[in-house]
Amino acid sequence: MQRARFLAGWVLLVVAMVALAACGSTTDDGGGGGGQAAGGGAAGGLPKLAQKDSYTVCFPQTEENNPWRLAQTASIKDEVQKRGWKLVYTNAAGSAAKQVADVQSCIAQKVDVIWLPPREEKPLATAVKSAKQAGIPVFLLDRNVDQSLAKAGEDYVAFIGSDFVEEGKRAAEWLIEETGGKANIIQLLGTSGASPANDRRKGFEDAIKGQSGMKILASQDGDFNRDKGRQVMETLLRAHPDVDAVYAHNDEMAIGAIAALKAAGRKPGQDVTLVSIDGERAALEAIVDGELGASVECNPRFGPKAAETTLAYAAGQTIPPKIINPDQFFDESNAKENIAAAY
Ligand code: GYE
Repeated sequence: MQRARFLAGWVLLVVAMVALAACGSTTDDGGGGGGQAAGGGAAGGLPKLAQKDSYTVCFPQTEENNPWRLAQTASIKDEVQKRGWKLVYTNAAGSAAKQVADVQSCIAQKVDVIWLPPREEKPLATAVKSAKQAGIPVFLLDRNVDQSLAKAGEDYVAFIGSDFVEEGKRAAEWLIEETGGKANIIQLLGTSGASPANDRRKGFEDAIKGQSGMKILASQDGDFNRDKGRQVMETLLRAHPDVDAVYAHNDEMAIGAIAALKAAGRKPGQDVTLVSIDGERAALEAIVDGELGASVECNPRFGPKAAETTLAYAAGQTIPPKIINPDQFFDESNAKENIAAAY
């Protein structure tokens, strides 16, 4: 009898401990990551990702109108194919609204994971939250969302990409050095509302602040696009004939600007110094031709990193909120030898 009561006591104790443990883990899950590192899909209430042999990955691309985007898409497609996973790929053709709808469609298709390059910071933040609510983990590739609207470790797992502020700073430092700290600059901005445009502007403008000889004559949106860059440069050139330097937020716009300068009888590389970002093949060729001064690399090959990080997350490893790609710098000293491997 005593023995039976003793046993019953143990059973009760064990039941109570199990219940307590369950409560504890519920609290952990719902505790809120607060932008901290996410691990195992549990931190911050992020959706978990099961360990499987094959995943269905959603990659809603922003647009496909430049070599950087094409190289990024190719890298994702190659990686997914190499691993025998499935890809749901869409092209938003330059529309943030279409990209939001593309994310919604991936949610409806119940994909396992979303690799999202958010075209603009604000509109895509909402789409990231919808995916979280539907239980689908999101990894942001190459561009970020507005940090006051959605956060790594809470709403999405992590951001994988370059440090855009640093890229702008490196472009500025090169230009200061090259011009001896005296330049009348036209700045060709990337897509309005896109994180690389905001950050590349900030990095550059902060870096030239202390330099009294570095003057920005005008800054205008060229949408990261070659032809828009050319048109904007054409207009700004008429308003500011005293320009002697161009800072373009990507190579495509710099190449557009070179065409506009030539059409106006100017000599890019001689009477106008140009610096840009990306490191695409056409830019390296323009450096070799002496028309573009330098290009800060922004690596578009995300496939391997995105897959590795996804697998690490599924395995319960701690994922840092920001995974920063190491980037090179191209100028006349190394452009030629890098052309063969460029996109
Ligand atoms: O520099 C540009 C592309 O988001 C970092 O987008 C990317 C930028 C890249 O269209 O060429």
